[in-house]
Amino acid sequence: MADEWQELRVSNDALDDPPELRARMDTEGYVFIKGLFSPHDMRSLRRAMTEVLQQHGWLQAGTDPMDGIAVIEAQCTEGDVGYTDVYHEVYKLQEFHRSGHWPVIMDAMGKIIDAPVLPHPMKIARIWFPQYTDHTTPAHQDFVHFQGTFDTYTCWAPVGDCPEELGGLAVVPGTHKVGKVVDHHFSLGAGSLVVDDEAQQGTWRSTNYEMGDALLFHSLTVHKALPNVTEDRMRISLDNRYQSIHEPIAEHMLTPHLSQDNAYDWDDVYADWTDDALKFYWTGRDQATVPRDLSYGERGFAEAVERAAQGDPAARLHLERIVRRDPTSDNARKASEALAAAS
Ligand SMILES: O=C(O)CCC(=O)C(=O)O
Ligand SMILES: [Fe+2]
Repeated sequence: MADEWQELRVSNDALDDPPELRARMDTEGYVFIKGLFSPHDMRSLRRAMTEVLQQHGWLQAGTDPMDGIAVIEAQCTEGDVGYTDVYHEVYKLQEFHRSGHWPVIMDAMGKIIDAPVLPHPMKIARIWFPQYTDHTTPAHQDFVHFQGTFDTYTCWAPVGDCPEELGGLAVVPGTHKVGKVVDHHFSLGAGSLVVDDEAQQGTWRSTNYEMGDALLFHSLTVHKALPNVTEDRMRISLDNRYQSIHEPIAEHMLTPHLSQDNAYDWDDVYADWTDDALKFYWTGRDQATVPRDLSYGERGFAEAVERAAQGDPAARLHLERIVRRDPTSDNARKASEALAAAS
């Protein structure tokens, strides 16, 4: 199915006009800035990230890692132990974490949030294999995953040019106006949750992203990724989140990404760092926290169990992954039972 979309509205003209920037975020639920990041800085981040990927066999040996030519046989995604092992090597890069604090994004977020900004400690990169489109990020609202306060904003940015076929991000303007979390259901793809069709009503907007571009959006704005339909190119992107220091942050956002699955903590991340100021920067303040609400994920899991028992292939794949990840977990036991019931 071809993904239909129209061009994102470019808001560079409002970058020096905070009330206008906020007004656009308020009406459309997103702000798109072309060339927000320095292509030079992004390029050196891409070099560092792709070198790690090549060392770990995800990019073809003997090619320039900057070209991002994937080893198809290495295909994997979030939820696979093998994905997380390599991802966590990338996650150790100091420059990757620093990119979430680059002054240009802190300034832009400061104008939108209109308060001192807390960049979430949980930085996120997505490393999306080609020809693996069943695992494309489905339409969702970020709040179900990141929580804390609705007034949280994501910055999605490709680490390299990201034309349509590489699978950049798409949003439906105005969907944040519902002012609440809408129902999410089980799906394959990052987060494993998708909104109903009616929550996606409107025109999808995306673009042929260039390195340096940044898409900023509200935690309730419905968005998804376009599929990576290239023959062999890896899509690499950042999605980091920002909120006011005066609002509560969910506790899990203070941990490294995907550290629920593989034993991994900040000391592992910081092993080779030279900049102490970037470590544990959120501590020693009066930052309010709230516990993670597990109910969204639990509902999605229960649905996957139900569908797997009816033979649904996507749900079975999801449950098989959970069993492989940790066969001794409670969910793995339920997953095994559902898989056995249908076989
Ligand atoms: O890059 C992706 O595929 C997912 C990104 C996303 O959902 C986000 O930035 O919130
Ligand atoms: Fe998202």
